[in-house]
Amino acid sequence: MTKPELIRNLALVSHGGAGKTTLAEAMLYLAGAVDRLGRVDEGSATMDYDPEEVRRKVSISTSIAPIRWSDHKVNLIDTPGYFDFVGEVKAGMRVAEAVCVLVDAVAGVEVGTELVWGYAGERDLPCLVFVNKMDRENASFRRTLDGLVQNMGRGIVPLTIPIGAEAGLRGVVDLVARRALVWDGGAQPREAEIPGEMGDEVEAYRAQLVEAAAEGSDELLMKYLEGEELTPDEIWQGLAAGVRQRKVFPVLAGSALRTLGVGPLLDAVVKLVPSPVEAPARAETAAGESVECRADPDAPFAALVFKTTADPYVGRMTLFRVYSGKIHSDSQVFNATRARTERVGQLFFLKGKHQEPTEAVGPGDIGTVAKLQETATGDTLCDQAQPVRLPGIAFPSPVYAVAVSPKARGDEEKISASLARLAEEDPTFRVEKSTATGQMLIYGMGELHLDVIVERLRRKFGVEVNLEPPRVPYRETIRQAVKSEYKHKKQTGGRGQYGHVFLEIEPGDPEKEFEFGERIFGGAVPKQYIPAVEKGVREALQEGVLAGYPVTAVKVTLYDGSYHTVDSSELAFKIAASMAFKKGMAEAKPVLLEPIYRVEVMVPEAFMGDVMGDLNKKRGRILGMEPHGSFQVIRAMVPLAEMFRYAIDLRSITQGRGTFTMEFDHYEEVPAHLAQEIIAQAKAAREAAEK
Ligand SMILES: Nc1nc2c(ncn2[C@@H]2O[C@H](COP(=O)(O)OP(=O)(O)O)[C@@H](O)[C@H]2O)c(=O)[nH]1
Ligand SMILES: [Mg+2]
Repeated sequence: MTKPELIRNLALVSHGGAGKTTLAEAMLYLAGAVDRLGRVDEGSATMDYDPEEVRRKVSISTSIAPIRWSDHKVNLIDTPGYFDFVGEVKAGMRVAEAVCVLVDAVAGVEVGTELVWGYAGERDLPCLVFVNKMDRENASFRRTLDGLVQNMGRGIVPLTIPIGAEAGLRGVVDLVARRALVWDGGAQPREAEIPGEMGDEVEAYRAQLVEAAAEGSDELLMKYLEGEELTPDEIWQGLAAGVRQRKVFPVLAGSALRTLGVGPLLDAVVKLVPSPVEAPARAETAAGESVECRADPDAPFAALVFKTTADPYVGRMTLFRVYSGKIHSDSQVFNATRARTERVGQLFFLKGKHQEPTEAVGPGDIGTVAKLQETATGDTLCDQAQPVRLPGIAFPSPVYAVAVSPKARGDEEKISASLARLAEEDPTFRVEKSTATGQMLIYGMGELHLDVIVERLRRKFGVEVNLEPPRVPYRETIRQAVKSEYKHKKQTGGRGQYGHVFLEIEPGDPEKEFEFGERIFGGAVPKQYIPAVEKGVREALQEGVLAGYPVTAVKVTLYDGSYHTVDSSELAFKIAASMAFKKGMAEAKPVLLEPIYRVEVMVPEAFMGDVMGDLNKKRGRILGMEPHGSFQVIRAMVPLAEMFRYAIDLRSITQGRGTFTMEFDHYEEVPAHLAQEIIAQAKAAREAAEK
């Protein structure tokens, strides 16, 4: 077990493609954790091991790997950059004490950079910044730094600056030690003289850095203000304090692809990122009391499950972060979230996909266990004698849906079982069988996300599906009261059929699907047949006369009829009632209804006009708006029919900065011109099916 003081849990975050996985590979190689430098582009990365990641050359899920660096254990948490996998980013950040934000030195600050910066702010996490790809054409440290200062504000200070750039990138200057490090091709640098022409620049940046460090503590500030020189140790100490308070965000430069500048970054991680001991978690006891979970091996065990993977061959893998106490292989643990005891088999440390067995996982560390029965992502595992619950992970809810149908007949059950398994490992993915349309719907964060899910379904579970747009669960109702009569009479060889009803059909309570009543005098319809009449109407309600959608909000009263002593039967009355309803509904001004959703959109002020314009185009009714920090929240009622692709539309309007939620509110009449189209389509579909 590693002493918790010596552990650093660092999440690598950025806009997609800034080089997180490449940086993780460089760190693994440099620390001697792998013999060969893994490459994303060659599909040989330790951290991008999932077949989908290898094929697409982007990270889809969060990977973990520990490295040893100057007697410390650094758990690298490599997260995906694409918005579709934001759930993985949130999970990775939930268990880290700090993040390293990568910025592409060519592209500068991007939308994704701002998003992850915001998430780090929400969680109050210290941040280091790595300006990556300094070797690329058009890379500029200066420009990128200016962009960072402009967007992230105060506290952005360089800790290393590059020597040269683009093809001429040679190394970095370590501003604290005032030394140059030059890479001549290998992973290890050699120390060199600071190039003469960089002297002024180095002193200017160093002065800024020392000032930031001095602000870390009163003692240092005094010394600094009195004009005394701070020692390198004091500078680190001051910076560490500033980083923890999120007053200082040190910036380092380099090229992950060339392992250039990566060693100084790891040195900074070890020196500046708080250890689990310094960042104790809070948990809640069964009695609702808040307690501190100290990273102490002798404290009661408490760990958070932050990721679960499902695989039909390997089974379920549970990744957890220990906050206090320790856990041993071949033991038992209590899941406080589910109030269940779980048997724990062999414990592992993960390095990408490789599992390294361990006897125990101690406080502050990240471990894995296979085949837990009931434990899911977000659960707390703990000591049964002292159960506590750690705060879960705030996953965004899935907002984009498509319908799936089996490619091969008879695969339905396997598909729904496999999708349920996939939903277990991904809290931002949901499956639902729509009772209204009968479709199997899958919900995710975007097209890429669902694409990956469908691919996993094929590869892991061997089933293939077709994707279709979700159908809108339209309904039908009537606007006018009518009376309708129907006599069902059949005289065949033996016993005939006879049922005869008069129905009053009228618009009913909009909140209720159906109300049934009767006003029969003198036994015109005998009592025993009345339930059959109600049943007949109910059956007719399932398929309205307009387009075959369920009928809602109608009231039907049976007020007269006749019967035949021999030929009448329940069946005959059921048929008569059903026919009477259909006939009557056609004359009662039937209309089509559509579901209207209450939608809340949160966007930066600047996009408000565009978002409202788009909602108007989607037949939305704006209810109001209010400020929420630097964002605006727009509330609107929008027909579901217009909302299926909203996740994608909103992302493109706001460049990924907008988010939204929606929930069903009520049904409303479909505007006439659209209703005609829907009715015509339904008719065409019916005719096609009959052929
Ligand atoms: N030239 C150059 N390319 C890099 C560097 N770091 C990463 N890349 C490339 O950028 C692309 C995206 O890198 P990757 O590590 O997958 O980014 P991630 O999405 O942040 O994990 C890949 O083609 C990498 O080879 C770098 O320092 N220099
Ligand atoms: Mg990656």
